[in-house]
Amino acid sequence: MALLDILIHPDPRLKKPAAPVQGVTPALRSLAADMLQTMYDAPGVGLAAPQVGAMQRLIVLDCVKDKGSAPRPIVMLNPVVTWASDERSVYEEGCLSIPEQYGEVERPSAVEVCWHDLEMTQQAERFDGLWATCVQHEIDHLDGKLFIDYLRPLRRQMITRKMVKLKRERMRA
Ligand code: K1U
Ligand code: ZN
Repeated sequence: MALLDILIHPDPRLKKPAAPVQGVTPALRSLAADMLQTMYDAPGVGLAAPQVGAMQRLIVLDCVKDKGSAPRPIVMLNPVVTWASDERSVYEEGCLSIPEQYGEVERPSAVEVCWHDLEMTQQAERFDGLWATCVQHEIDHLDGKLFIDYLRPLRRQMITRKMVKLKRERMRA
C-alpha cells in the first residue's frame, strides 16, 4: 500500500466531473486501498478519487471518530443519492484539498445512497449525522464541486487566495 499525494485547490482536476467505474480491476482495488490508507494518515473521514488525481467515481469513507470503536471503512463505486430528507442540518466542513479552512454548509440531514462495492454487489444504506454530511461532500467531489462553492463569493475568493499562496510556498520548500 502507498500514501498518495492529495491535490490542493485550485486544481482543474478538482473542478471536473469524474467518469463512472466500469469494472473492478486489480489496479482499482489497489487505488481503493491506497486511498483508505491516505485518508487515515491525513487524518480525514473521507476521500474522493479526483482528490488524488484519479478521475473515477470512487470514494472511501470512515466516520467512526471514537477511538474505542471499531473502524468502518467503506469503499463506494458509482455512489448515487437516491433519497434526501427535507430536514437540513449545518456542519462546519473541512476538506483535505483545502487544508485548515472551514465553512458552514447546509445539507439534507439524512440521505439514502446506492453504490457498488468492490465485488460489484449493489449496496444501499441510509446515513445521518457526520456520515450523511461526509458522503454528500465526497459525492460532490465526483461532480467537481467543493464545499467552498456553497460559501459566499467573498469568503470563497479569500480561501482560494490562501490556497494559491500555500501552494506557492510548498513549491519553494
Ligand atoms: O473530502 C475530504 O476532503 C475529506 C474531508 C471530509 C469531510 C469532513 C467534514 C465534513 C465533511 C466532509 C475530511 O475528512 S476533512 C478532516 C476532518 O474533518 C476530520 C479529520 C479527523 C477526524 C475527524 C474529522
Ligand atoms: Zn473534500
